[in-house]
Amino acid sequence: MIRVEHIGIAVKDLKKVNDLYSRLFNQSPYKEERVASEAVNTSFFQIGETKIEFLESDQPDSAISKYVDKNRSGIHHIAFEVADIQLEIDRLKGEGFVIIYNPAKLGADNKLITFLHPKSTNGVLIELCQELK
Ligand code: CMX
Repeated sequence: MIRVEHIGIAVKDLKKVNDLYSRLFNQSPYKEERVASEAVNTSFFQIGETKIEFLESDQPDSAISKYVDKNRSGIHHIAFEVADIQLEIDRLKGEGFVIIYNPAKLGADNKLITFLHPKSTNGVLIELCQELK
C-alpha cells in the first residue's frame, strides 16, 4: 500500500458540513461529486498529502444512510492508495480478508475502489483505491 489516500466521513447534511469545514480548513472543497453507483454526494478537501471526503446519501437503504442512522456523523472509512487494485484484492483475499467489490468498481474522484468488510478488519471499514490514469 502506498499511503492513506483519504479519510471518509459520513454526514447528514453535506452543505452544512462544507460550510463548517471550509471555515475550519480555511479553504473550499476542491471537488463536489455525485457517485450514483454508491448513492452518495461527496465533497473533497485536500489537506497536505491526504484528503478528507465527506459523504451524504439521500437513499435510505444505502451504506452511508444506514451508517448515519446508526452512528450519526462519523469516520466511515479509511482509504489506502494501491498501485494495482486487482493484485491487492487477490493477495488480501488469500490472506482471508472479506472483499466487498471483486472486481473493483468505479468510485469517486476518478478511482477504482473496493472495500474490506469491517468484520474481517477488527471493525474498521477499509477502502482500497487505484487512481485511473
Ligand atoms: N465501519 C465499521 N463498521 C461498520 C461500518 C463502517 N463504516 N458500516 C457497517 N459496519 C458494521 C455495523 O456496525 C454492523 O456491525 P455489527 O454486526 O457488529 O452490529 C455490521 O457492519 C453490519 O452493518 P449494517 O448496518 O447491517 O450494514 P450492512 O451489513 O448492510 O453493510 C457494509 C455493511 C460494510 C458491507 C456496507 O456498508 C458496504 O458494502 N460498504 C462498502 C460500500 C460503501 O461503504 N459505500 C459508501 C462509500 C462510497 C465512497 O467512498 O464513494
